[in-house]
Amino acid sequence: MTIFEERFQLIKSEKQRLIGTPNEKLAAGDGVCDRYKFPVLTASHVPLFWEYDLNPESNPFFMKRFGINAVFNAGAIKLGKKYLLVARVEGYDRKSFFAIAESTSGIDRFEFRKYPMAIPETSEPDVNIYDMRLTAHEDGWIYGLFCTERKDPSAAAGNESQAIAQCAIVRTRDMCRWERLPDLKTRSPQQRNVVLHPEYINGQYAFYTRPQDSFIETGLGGGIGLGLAPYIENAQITSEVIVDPKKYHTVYESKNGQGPAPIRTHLGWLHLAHGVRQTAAGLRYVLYLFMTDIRDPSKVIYKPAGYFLAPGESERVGDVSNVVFSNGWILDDDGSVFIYYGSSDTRLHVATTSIERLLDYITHTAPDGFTSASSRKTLTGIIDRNLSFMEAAATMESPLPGRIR
Ligand code: M1P
Repeated sequence: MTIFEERFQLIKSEKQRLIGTPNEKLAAGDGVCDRYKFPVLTASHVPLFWEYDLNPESNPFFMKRFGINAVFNAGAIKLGKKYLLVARVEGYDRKSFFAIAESTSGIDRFEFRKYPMAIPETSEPDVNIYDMRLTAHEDGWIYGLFCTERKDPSAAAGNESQAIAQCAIVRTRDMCRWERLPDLKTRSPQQRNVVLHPEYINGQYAFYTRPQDSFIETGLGGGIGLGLAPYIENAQITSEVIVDPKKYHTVYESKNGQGPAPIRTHLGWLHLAHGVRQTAAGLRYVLYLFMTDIRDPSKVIYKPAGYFLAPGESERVGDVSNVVFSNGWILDDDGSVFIYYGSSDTRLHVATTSIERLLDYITHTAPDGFTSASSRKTLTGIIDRNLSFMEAAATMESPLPGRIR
């Protein structure tokens, strides 16, 4: 057997095993959502014919010709019976691009389409693109908003890191052909984590924004904003209100950002977001939930304290460690919710739950009181109620309290 044949067989069968392995729900989570044993997408999920030259004559060592470094942070949508992920795929060369992977279960067996997505460019070419949020808008289009990154022309000589992030917009009707629209214009020098609201507000397109003063730091602009634009074809926001600000000594102290487009529920708009705090070991990214008023999405009506999902076990380590980040979720017809989240800028996972569970969580978890004393008071209240309940249950004959006893 030649080196080519040996390596080809080995790598092909390993890939088939990886993609064909059914996922397994992990037991005993926190009751809010279920996590899974395996990531749904990794760098190893990309087709063999992306990374390797399959011709033994031109590639006798069966060597990678285009390495994929990571697959993470995916936008998500269900079309017909298929769960579609628009994944951020990053090559060894650090550039990200988008590729669609499809599955019929939503939790495993995701397979990439033959080619990555061809995203048309504006007159100012993108250097790097990432983190697409998909919104099926009531105007009939599916929009993809993503970050376009270009070198800052005002960077001092020798500074090869200073960049400008802005919100780019594409739209499609079939998840195959994409039309590029001009980038969103706002008053902020930088924008990342911009998401289109699925419905018009006051007859206008509504965008969740994240104004920021510099590429990494949000500075004075910090928080999830909301701004309206009369047109999408040349979208311009002239004023933003901060819906959910960053705040001292919370899990979103350094910065935060809207996750996917919010979900309409009978109680209000359900939002998933990421929060970032500073630690001695660097930044820590977690996910949290909040709800806004159905008629006025600038008004937060519920916001449980702390995080809803944090990096766990092997998720904690990767190219940018201690990060979970979500820009895609899917509400199924039966009320199930699939939350896709990247871990440590390396791989993509799923967590499943239901709208019923999320609404229970959001309405029954105490808000942050912003001090240790208020957290202790919340916990004491839970303990008091449970001890009284257990005491009462001990004197009752009902089988349920009996089991608690
Ligand atoms: O590296 C962690 C995340 O950093 C950025 O998010 P934010 O703008 O909130 O800091 C994004 O680049 C995201 O893709 C990445 O996962």
